[in-house]
Amino acid sequence: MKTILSGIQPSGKITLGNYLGAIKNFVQLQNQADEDTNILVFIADLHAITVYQEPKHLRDSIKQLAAIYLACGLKREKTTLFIQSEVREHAEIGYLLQTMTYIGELERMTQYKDKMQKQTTGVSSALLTYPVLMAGDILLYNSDYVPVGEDQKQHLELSRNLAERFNSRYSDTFKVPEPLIQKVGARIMSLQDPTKKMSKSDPLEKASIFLLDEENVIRKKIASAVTDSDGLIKYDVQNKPGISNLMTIMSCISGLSLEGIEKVYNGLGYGVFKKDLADMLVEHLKPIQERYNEILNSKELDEILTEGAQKASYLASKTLSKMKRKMGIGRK
Ligand code: ATP
Ligand code: LTN
Repeated sequence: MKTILSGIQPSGKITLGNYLGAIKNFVQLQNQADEDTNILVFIADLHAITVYQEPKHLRDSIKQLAAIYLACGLKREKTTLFIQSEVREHAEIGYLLQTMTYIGELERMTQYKDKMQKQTTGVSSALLTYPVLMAGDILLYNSDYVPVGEDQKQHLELSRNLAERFNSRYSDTFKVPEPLIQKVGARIMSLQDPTKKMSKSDPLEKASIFLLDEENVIRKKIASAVTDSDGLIKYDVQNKPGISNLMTIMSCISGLSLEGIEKVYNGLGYGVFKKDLADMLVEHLKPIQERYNEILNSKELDEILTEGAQKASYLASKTLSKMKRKMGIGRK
């Protein structure tokens, strides 16, 4: 039995980066998986609150992310979909793993260093321990593979180290999880600053395409995406980060290779390319947006989340009991 697990934080509107770097990959893995593969996908609300979230807004974002997962193609028969905070074991394993994580390991995390600088009202200790909670998410289900975008690689490395540390300190318990990072699309960049990652929490709206953006908004954002002035459609991340990012997006959406795109648009300007890209995006996102609207307020969505939390809790509680027993805490 193989287990594939991943999650996304409901910390804002889902971006094209989240979709191309993560969700699209979850759906592909689900569709290729055999009967013997266990797939778990969750809404990482405990992670989202490592920075303050307005409660009403957070509750809406949780539901929206659940509907987006389903609208993008996750299926209840194949994937266990649940909300992290509805499975208590996540918080508990996070604490157990903190006892074997060194502060230095956490202080080195790039995401922590970036996010810490953006905080204006103090840095929560949970922002520092966030990667331990993430390791807990992964180890609770004894996951083999974790599909994520490039920015999560360092966190995955900690999960691997903690699995090995637990196994050697106590006894063989966890598999050492492997990240699954796509070749193209694992790092979609901001449309306004192509040297920076596209991110849900970027306050600049036009830096990101959101999955639920309306057609005219998508067109405007692509048209105003930053490029260079030489007008050549050539993939060169160092010298032409803007157009290279747009080419990456086109490649992920259309299935064309980067070289294929260079050939098709040889001699044509950025205007034609951007118009085609906007058309492709609108066409790709339309059915997702339609399904999203059908699912968002359906009874089925609630049922799926309840069923998912029950299944996940069952699996998680078994792992946690085993860990506690091995660590010598409690009575048995
Ligand atoms: P935040 O801005 O709140 O940190 P985020 O947009 O970075 O959020 P996460 O919830 O941290 O999103 O990420 C969810 C998943 O999407 C992860 O697997 C992450 O690697 C992936 N991901 C996020 N941004 C991008 C991006 N720009 N390109 C590719 N993958 C991404
Ligand atoms: N930290 C991840 C979200 C996340 C996750 C996980 C991903 C939380 N727990 C477990 C994979 C496996 C992020 O993208 N910010």
